[in-house]
Amino acid sequence: MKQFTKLADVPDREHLIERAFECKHSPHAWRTLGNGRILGMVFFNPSLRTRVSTHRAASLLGMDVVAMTVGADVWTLETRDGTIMDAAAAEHIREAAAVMGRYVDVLGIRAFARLHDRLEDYAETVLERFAELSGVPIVSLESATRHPLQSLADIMTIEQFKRYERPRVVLTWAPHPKALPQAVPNSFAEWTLAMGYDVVIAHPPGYELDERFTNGAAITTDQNEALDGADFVYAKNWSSYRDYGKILSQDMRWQITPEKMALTREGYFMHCLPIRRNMIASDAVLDSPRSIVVEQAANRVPAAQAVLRTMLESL
Ligand code: AN0
Ligand code: CP
Repeated sequence: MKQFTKLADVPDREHLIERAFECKHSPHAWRTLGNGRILGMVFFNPSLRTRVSTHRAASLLGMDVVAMTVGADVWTLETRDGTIMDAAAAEHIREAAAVMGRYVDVLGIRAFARLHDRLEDYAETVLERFAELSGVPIVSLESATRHPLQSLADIMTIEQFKRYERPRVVLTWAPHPKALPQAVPNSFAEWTLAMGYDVVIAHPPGYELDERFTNGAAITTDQNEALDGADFVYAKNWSSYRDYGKILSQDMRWQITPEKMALTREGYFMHCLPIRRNMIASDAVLDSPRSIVVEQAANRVPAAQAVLRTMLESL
């Protein structure tokens, strides 16, 4: 596997999931595979889970890791060509990415959607530039349009907890005070549909996701209807794709509460985290045994380990 930025980069999805469970059950079985190799991780945005779980995954494989926070412990980067660099950015992505490519063997990049220009975000300019300029394999740590390490961990979690062969998986929009990217719901739709699950997406009018990700899902603006018989409730806020980056609703009736969970088929509650309590979901949901968010976050380690393991083998 030469890069891991989207599902289409994965030559064999089933095999990768199988490997992720192998890593979950035998985390120490590949201790020397990455000896002498360095993983670089570049963060344009904050992170708890991705930063630490990917570091742990690399360490378990014997790799060394260097994490860089843009604008904090490495220079602020200019990503546009042809600009006169008289503002905040001290370094251009052209030099920075090329230099990183000489220091590390695999490069992880977190660069969220900026939510100003849909075409620019959906062209994945920052990720593409790093891939092209660094010359080393790229792992997405959440890009403008996708979060594949999250999705792989989400699939592991569903496979681990499912009671039916083809579970009903409901991705529901929920309220949040800030405009958030579509990356997590896009990826979640991409991976769950590929798995053949019964995927239902619920959101208020105007929150339709890019159809390239949601083709094949049942889409509704009636959350209660969607939750009826759900095995997994995956809550997430996102900003509008159509009216790009805008908050169109903060309707608290979309919050996941015990009453909403009661509509499900004893469904489990999932969220990628970080979650704002009593916005996306109430305390009672997050503190109930139906919530599997911590188990879901724990699966980020074997998910990242399986991806790095597969990449190390093709270095
Ligand atoms: C980010 C998002 O919605 O994409 C990261 C989620 C993993 N969330 C926030 O910025 C709160
Ligand atoms: N779920 C997730 O990616 O969390 P972080 O933003 O903390 O990495």
